[in-house]
Amino acid sequence: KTEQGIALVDRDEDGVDRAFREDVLTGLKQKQKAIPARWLYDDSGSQLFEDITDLPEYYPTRAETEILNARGEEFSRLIGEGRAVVEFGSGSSVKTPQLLRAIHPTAYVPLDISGDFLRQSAAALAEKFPAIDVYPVEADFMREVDLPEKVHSLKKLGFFPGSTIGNMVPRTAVDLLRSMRATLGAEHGEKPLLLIGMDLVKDREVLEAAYDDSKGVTGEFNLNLARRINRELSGTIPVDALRHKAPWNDDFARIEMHLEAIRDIDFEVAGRRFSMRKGETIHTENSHKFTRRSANTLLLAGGWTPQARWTDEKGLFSLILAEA
Ligand code: AVI
Repeated sequence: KTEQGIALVDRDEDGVDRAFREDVLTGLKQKQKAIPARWLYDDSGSQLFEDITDLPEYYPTRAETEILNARGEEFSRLIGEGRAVVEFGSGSSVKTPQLLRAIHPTAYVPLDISGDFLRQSAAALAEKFPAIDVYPVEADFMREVDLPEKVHSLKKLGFFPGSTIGNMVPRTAVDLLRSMRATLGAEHGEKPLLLIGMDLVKDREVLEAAYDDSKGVTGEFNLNLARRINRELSGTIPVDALRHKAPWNDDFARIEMHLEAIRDIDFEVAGRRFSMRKGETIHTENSHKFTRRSANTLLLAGGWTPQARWTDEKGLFSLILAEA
């Protein structure tokens, strides 16, 4: 069963997402141009990301799926049945079935800012799991989200797979972890749980290949942001003058994605003029990698106490269960 989602994205009279415009204009004015990574995910960006997860170089999805498939019994024992599973940034919900099969929840609440994609995948999931009530909510999960009333009385499990937490700088990650506590009702009644994926630090070569694949799909994913700006914000960015870069930043333990100008360029976005010199970049994403300790420290700073931790056989990726 599905229910109509609640639209929370703020659009102006022309249908422009106000937050997107503000983030892009502010980001392009900075000395180091930078646009928050969440804007990579319009419908085509979400599709390109799905394609990335199938690439031979991109190990995180396979590693996390391996953990989810292998640990069902432990999830069931530690989490229990009858919960409301709230998935933060559900995308196409590809990893959800394994979890739902293991813990038999009463309700599933996928939260995502990409509304059409969200409703499609929620409908597909509802069909697959007729015993579970599915309530998709189109929302920016970085802020506290009002959950549908029907799940208020249920115990909550937050599900945040994929190491999306790694796409935030620690300060933002901590804010999100705290918002999740609020969304899941940590201050009232039963303590919610959180099952969260966190990718691990490993050899630079493995990491850089995962973010600069030989087929160029990750490059297309990155360039799609420039195309999206052109489409949605009346931009004139010459996309052919930009190239994808994905270096490992060892000081901050993260892969960075940049769009680098291969020549001097001038362009407009939403009526404002910008320019880039050859070699200048727009920083479009961070993907932080964790150690066991740095993962635990981040969770604790966000108000969550780690209770259990699993990795895949090769030790590439971790899944952590924490309690509010
Ligand atoms: C969604 N997120 C966890 C991906 C990552 O690995 O940081 C996004 C991504 N960017 C490039 N490739 C994949």
